[in-house]
Amino acid sequence: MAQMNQAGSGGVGGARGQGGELGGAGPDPKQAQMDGFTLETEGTFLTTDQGVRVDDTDNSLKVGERGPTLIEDFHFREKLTHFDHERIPERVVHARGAGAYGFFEPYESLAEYTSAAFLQDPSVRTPVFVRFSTVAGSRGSGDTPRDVRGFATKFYTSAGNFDLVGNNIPVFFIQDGIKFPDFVHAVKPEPDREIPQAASAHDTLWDFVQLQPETMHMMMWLMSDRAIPRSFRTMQGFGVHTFRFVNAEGRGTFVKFHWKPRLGVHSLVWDEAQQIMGRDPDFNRRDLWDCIEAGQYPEWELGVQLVPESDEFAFDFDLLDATKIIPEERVPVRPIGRMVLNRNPRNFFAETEQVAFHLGNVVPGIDFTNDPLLQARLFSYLDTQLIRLGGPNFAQIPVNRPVVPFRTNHRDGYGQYAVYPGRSSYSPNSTGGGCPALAGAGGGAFTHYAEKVEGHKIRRRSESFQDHYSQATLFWNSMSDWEKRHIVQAFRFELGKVERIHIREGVVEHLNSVDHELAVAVAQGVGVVPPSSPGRENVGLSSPALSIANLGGSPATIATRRIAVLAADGVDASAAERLRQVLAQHGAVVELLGPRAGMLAGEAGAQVPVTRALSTMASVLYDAVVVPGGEASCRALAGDPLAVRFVREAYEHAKPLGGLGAGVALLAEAAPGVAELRTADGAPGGVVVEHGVVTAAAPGAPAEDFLRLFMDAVAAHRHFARPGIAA
Ligand code: HDD
Repeated sequence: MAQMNQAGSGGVGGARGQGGELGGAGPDPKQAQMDGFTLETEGTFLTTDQGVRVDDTDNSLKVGERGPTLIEDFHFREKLTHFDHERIPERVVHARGAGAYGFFEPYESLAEYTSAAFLQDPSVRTPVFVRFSTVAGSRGSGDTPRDVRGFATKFYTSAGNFDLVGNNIPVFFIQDGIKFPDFVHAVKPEPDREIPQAASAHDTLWDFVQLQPETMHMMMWLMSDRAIPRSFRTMQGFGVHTFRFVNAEGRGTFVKFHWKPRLGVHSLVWDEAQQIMGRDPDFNRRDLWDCIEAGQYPEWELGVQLVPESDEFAFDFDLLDATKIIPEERVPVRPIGRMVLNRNPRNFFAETEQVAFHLGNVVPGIDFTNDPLLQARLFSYLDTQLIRLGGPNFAQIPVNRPVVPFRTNHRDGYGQYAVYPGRSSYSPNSTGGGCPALAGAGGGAFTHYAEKVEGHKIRRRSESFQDHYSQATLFWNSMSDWEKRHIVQAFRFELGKVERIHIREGVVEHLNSVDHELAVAVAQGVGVVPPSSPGRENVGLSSPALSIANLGGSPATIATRRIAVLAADGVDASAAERLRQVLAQHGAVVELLGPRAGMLAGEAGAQVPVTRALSTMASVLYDAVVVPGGEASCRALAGDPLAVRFVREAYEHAKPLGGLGAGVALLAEAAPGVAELRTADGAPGGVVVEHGVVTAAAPGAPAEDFLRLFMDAVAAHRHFARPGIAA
């Protein structure tokens, strides 16, 4: 039977030396440590918490068959008591999340800029745990609201834990952390009725926005497609603040952190996101889990923007202002390493729920700046864990433990696991031989960057923080046409839900200082008189790196895309099989949807296995749809309202569509735009590709041409220039 080994490798008594090397090709030290805490139940007996074997867990101990129940039934009391106490407070923000383990490895040594141990040697892999999250919704809310996504990474480095607690948007709503409770109260459900859940489209959020113009840059990002990512695997991550690298000589360099997904940045469309909340509220969580289980490991490249301290004032914004980016054209992002997530947690609560991130978890070589948002966070993260995890010993919870030994003079408190022998728990001491001893910088100790600061104690915002519009305009100018269209639609949706007209007017007024055309377009949709002239001049600056249209991923790939093959009895079985084979070979997840689960009878009597019944799925759960030929199959699909809706919605959501033989007519019937496209091309019979609709009317298996063009269309993700669609 499995035994619990509480020490584990690298646990409280771990054998690994401080500063010792991790990973490389060897076993993952975090995994080894977690193994030591893992309790397998296979082949074991049910016991009480005290290890006493239990004979009956279905009937409480009673006086006679009809009771009453006896208080001496210790198993009954233990079972109910534990159950009664199973819940802990959810995170006050970022309550809903999903996590995974993996590793980080640098491309080269960054010793010139930082002494951080995990950024020195490309042969050293550092274990990581990443938790992705939505911000506003509660723990049981859906995965696809319009919201910021959290992207928090714990690096278990050889010099202790480093937490990079970022988001998928590089700026924030407010400049000073003292405003965080106000902002969160405004965006969360309204306090009297607790409505709406996980949604920003309500009066209090937008009231805050119109009264707090520093939110404008962030609101532009929040109304863009960044706020409805297709997958955690297809979103960027950002450290947001300006941090500081410090090298071995003590020289500081400002640094901003960027995660870039290997698969490119891809998003949903809003109608789809709303439907997914009902069809599969676990859409993003499931996607992360399934891809890791399938061995299609999510991967990001870590990049940094480095700014010498001498350039602190070289920008027309303040590096300490978290509502600003450093445009990549001004300071390029230098790729420094990659992160791969390759292991799902074994227990959601133990790992993903109990992981405790803290911005203050830094290691030698990485330090803070005076960004007032960052400074507030340094207080909040530690503080919040005390209530959430019930006391000061949460760092001992397995997922939170460093993989290097820790020795402190902290004692006692709820949930204290460490058994420190001896009489000494203070410093300095002679009773314990002066141990645990203090290390100097030479011994690997963290020494705070000796920044010189002086000033008066005042409550005031710096003049250099006052421009709230320029970068909101920069963002707007950088968008492609379809991104702009989506932003206008998003503002119209959100403000359209706001009941108080003065709030809508207030927001439109601010938008008029971002861009006049934007403000007019929004005003026209929300019953507000459009402004007659611009609130500020838009000088037309743009930054291509901000547009999703330029971040498709390189090389473009169909790997992990979910492709639905629609079929019914009479399907051209060899065409369906060829599609499945080739698309799967290129890494796609191919599912054959039929009118019922089980087998279909193919055209020439072949049996075709159905992956799922069409009635259990919807096109919003797929990235692309393809319909193989077979007269009877396509006729049946054309007569099935679910299949017709499936195709029509995929077309309207700008997804790649493929049709072979009789499948072409089905596509045209379900989505009138398809017929329009094919006529425009005027090449019946051959492979026609227009705006991501790839068709070949000739019956039979897909030709190479068809497959290539269809895969190109899938890799391109969406085709928003398609006629007749709202998206
Ligand atoms: Fe925060 C959680 C990211 C500003 C206070 N935050 C939290 C999480 C992420 C972020 C990803 C979830 C961590 C997890 O998965 O457990 N937060 C950010 C970013 C910010 C930011 C990128 C701006 C740049 N946060 C921010 C401010 C404050 C907080 C200004 C307070 C002054 N954040 C918290 C918190 C949370 C949290 C209340 C809730 C749960 C937790 O910390 O562990 O302390």
